[in-house]
Amino acid sequence: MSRTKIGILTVAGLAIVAMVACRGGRQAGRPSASVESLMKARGLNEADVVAALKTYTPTGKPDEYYMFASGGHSGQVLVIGVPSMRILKYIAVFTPEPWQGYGFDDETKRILADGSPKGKALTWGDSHHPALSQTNGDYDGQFLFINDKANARVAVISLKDFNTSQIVRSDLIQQDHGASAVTPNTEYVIESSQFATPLGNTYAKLDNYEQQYRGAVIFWSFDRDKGRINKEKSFAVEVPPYSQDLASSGKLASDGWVFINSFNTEEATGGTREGKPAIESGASQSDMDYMHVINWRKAAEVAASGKAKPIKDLRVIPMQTAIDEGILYFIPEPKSPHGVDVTPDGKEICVSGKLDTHETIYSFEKIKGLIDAKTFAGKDRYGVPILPFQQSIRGQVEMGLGPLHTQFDGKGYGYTTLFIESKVARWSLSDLKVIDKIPVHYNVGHLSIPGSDTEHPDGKYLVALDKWSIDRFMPVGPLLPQNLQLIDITGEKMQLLYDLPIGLGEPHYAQMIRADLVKPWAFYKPVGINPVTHDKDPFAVTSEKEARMERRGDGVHVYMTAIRSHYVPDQIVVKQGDTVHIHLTNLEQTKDATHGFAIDSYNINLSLEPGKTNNVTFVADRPGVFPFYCTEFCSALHLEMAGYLLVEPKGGTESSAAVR
Ligand code: K7E
Ligand code: CUA
Repeated sequence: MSRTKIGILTVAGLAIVAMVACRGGRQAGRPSASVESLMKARGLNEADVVAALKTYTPTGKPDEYYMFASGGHSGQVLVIGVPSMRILKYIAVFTPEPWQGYGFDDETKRILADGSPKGKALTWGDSHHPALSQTNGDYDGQFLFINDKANARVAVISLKDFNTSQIVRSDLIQQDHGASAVTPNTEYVIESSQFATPLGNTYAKLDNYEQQYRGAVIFWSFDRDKGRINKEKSFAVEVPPYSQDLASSGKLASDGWVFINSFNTEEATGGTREGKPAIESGASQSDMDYMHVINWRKAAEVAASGKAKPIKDLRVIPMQTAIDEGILYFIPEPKSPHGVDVTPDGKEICVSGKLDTHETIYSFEKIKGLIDAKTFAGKDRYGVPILPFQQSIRGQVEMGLGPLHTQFDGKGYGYTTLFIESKVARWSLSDLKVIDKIPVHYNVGHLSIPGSDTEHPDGKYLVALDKWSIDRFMPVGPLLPQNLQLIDITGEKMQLLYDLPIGLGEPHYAQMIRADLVKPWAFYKPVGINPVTHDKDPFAVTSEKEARMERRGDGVHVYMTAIRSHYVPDQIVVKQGDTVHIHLTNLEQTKDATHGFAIDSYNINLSLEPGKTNNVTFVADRPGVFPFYCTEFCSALHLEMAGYLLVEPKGGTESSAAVR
């Protein structure tokens, strides 16, 4: 769009805002003839122009919020500016990503390897739920966590550089869904299994499901100073083989507790060829499943006291111990629930039953009273005490069809997605009544409001994460984009502002944070920072004078620098079979002066942001001449930023590993 058109549109919009503001006196704010003709030519109505004005963000102007959206099967995280809905970055997390050199240098290869099951390199992930770190129940802008449902991994992303710095995986469970959620001071990152398996993944027949299959809720201990999850300090709680689903941490009134919904308490495992019901119908027989109420503070004490038993690589509190110690309770919840969300004051827990038309609002005060008085309605088949349903709830909201997830705006309203209706409902927390519904397009799963899971939500925008987009965009064949829809929730009626197609994975959930709370580095400072440790890299060289090549016991070390527009050294000569370690430092201290480093046909591409040191190790197994070059258009002479790797055939006589 040209500058003049934007100008006209803006004038039109301002005029229309004025016009809308004083509906009675229309003549006061009529748009000019040129604006009217532009609107006519583009087929826009007033509402369209108002929506455009609320999202349009001129070049050079930053957004109000960061949104971190899961990238689903891509195994990445999308960073999106709100309200402009401009995509800013895909953070590589569970999947190699060439632009960021993720999975190509030694550091990020190690991160991916740490999160892989033994002997298996994973090349995809299914990222579901991002969770921002919290201090005293509010976002602190320091870290982001996200899970990989497919492979039971949890990642730590540093918001200093928007890079993945750690991936953890336990051999305890095979797969997760109830992750990630954090406790109010990010003491723990919570991950629970969805599909029950024998813990530690030993073999057991499905006939022995009840005896040998189990779920687990893992509490990953997070060391904020180190920015890392500490596996030794982490523990898990063994739970029945139900499908544990999402988790929500208590806060304020309910601090120290975590609430996890579950489905398939029927323990369906399929077996349609033997005449058993498919999992979908087998898991939908009962009218109630169980919300898991877990006292995590008590669990941490019990784990520290030595009552947890190691299974494979993690300490596990056995289910019986969790029952005896008052760690685990159940409350019935209707029916095949999905979302569980604690209100900002920590007093209530809202659960959506996928196959129920209600949202059930539990009162933590009542729950605590029942637990303290040991008023139980019975026990489940594993002996877990069940609290009476009616006495645990404050009430129910008649919501509509297919309620899934709820967010809060901090102004007394809850917002719940209705998957089957393809709508978002706004309802009042005080009288539990729906007061507005807005259609979304279509099949909405999660929704996101900034700070919804904190003590202080910031209810200005809502983003609906729609699974289907059917007729919203130009056709691109049978695989359609997902649709993120921005909704203004400041007015009496919710207003749809913008559609952002996501042509990648399935963004399940997103979290939004006020932009000024995130303070990322502009570049790595001083020169020679390791992107994972954020300390000086032991192999960094900080001037071209220090650049060199050395032959050592473990191979050839190349200490290399990059600056516009050359590498030093720019000729690397090694012998066939040599292990080559390239330690490459970008000497730049200028914003955006990123260089790349690719070696032809060796499957290597590094991203060297200013000041960063990257290490890459490879075996020069094929003789020949291999040009290397910079993959970022960094300067006018970018195409000249190149050099040669010469791999001398075995038996050759060239003197190698000398600085050229
Ligand atoms: Cu897509 Cu949270 Cu994994 Cu609901 S989940 S929709
Ligand atoms: Cu450095 Cu292009």
